[in-house]
Order: sequence, then structure tokens, then C-alpha cells
Amino acid sequence: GAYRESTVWLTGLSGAGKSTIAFALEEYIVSKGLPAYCLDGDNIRCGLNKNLGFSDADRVENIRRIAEVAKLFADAGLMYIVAFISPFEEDRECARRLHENSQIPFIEVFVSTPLSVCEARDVKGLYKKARTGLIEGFTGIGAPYESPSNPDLIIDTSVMPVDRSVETIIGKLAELNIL
Ligand code: GGZ
Repeated sequence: GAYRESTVWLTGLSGAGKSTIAFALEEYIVSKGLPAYCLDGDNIRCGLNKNLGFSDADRVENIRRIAEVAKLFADAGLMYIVAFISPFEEDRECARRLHENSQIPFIEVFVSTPLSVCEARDVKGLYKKARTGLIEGFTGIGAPYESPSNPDLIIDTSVMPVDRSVETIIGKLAELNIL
């Protein structure tokens, strides 16, 4: 099938469902014989960005590098799927501009699952640690998350299951003639 190199950028709180959606989307695209590659905090923060923590400055640098890598991968012909909290609007806008300057489609997906739901899930126990002060500056508790003002899609996994979320993104990619 035909496809266009592109970056799908998922943003949202810890536990919102970004990585789950990202890897399910990757699996779908790869099952169609097309090249997709997914990056999330678990893989990139252990390697390329292992010298970065969670201060504002480090998050800015984290997102800057990821945006550059995404652009290069997309330039090389891949459909890139990025799943980071990416809490700052300005950094996400930089990532968008970087792509658009190279004529690479950039699709920002706001995974808008509310804090209360993310915290109730607490898959890794990090919210509990943040509430008890064991982690300082946890996004949504002691550090800000700036919701996107103009995302291409909004997905709330507290009301939409993963398969429907993936279908919604695929529908958007089809509408944009990317997939
Ligand atoms: C937010 C943190 C923090 C702090 C560790 N704040 O649920 P997770 O574990 O897998 O997702 C979170 C991940 C966030 O990394 P990102 O690279 O996506 O963040 S950013 O875009 O803001 O640079 C969480 C874990 O790392 N984690 N400490 N203080 N998330």
C-alpha cells in the first residue's frame, strides 16, 4: 500500500495510555507491510537521553532531541510514532515547525485521559510516590502539563478503548492521505 513518511506525536500525562496506543498503532501499520517505528520514554530515556532528568530544562532538551530524531526517521521514509509526556506547548510547536519546514506531516494527538483516571490506574506506582513526596516535580502533581490548544486529535482512554483509539488515528491518517 501507499503511505507517506510522517510523525504521529502523542502527548499527555503519565499513564494516559500514550505508549499503549503507540505500540498498537505501530503493530497495525507494520502488519500492513509498511515501515513504522515507535519511541517512548522507556526506550529513549535509557539510551540517547540517559543523561537527562525531569527538570524543566531537561524535559525541553528531551523533547528537542526526540523531535530531531523523529524528523530524521521520517525523512528516511518511516512513519514515526512518538509517545512522550511533552508537557510544554512551545516544545511541541517547535517539533511541528521542524517537521513542516521539511514538508513532513506532523499529527499531534492529545491523549486527554484525566489526571484522576491516570492516578487511579497508577500502573507503576509513580503517582503514589509523587503524592507522598518520594518523587518531586511529577507531571500533573508537582510539575505542569500544558494541554495542547490545537491538537489534530483528542483521545480520552477513559472513555475509548485502545482498539478504537488506534482506529481513530488511522482514520485521521487516511483523511490526510498519509495511510
Ligand atoms: C513525569 C516521570 C517523572 C516525573 C519519572 N514526571 O508512566 P511513565 O513513567 O512510563 O511515564 C513517565 C515518564 C515520562 O518521561 P517523558 O520523557 O515522557 O517526559 S517528558 O516528556 O516530560 O520529558 C514516568 C516517568 O517517565 N517519570 N519521573 N518527575 N514522569
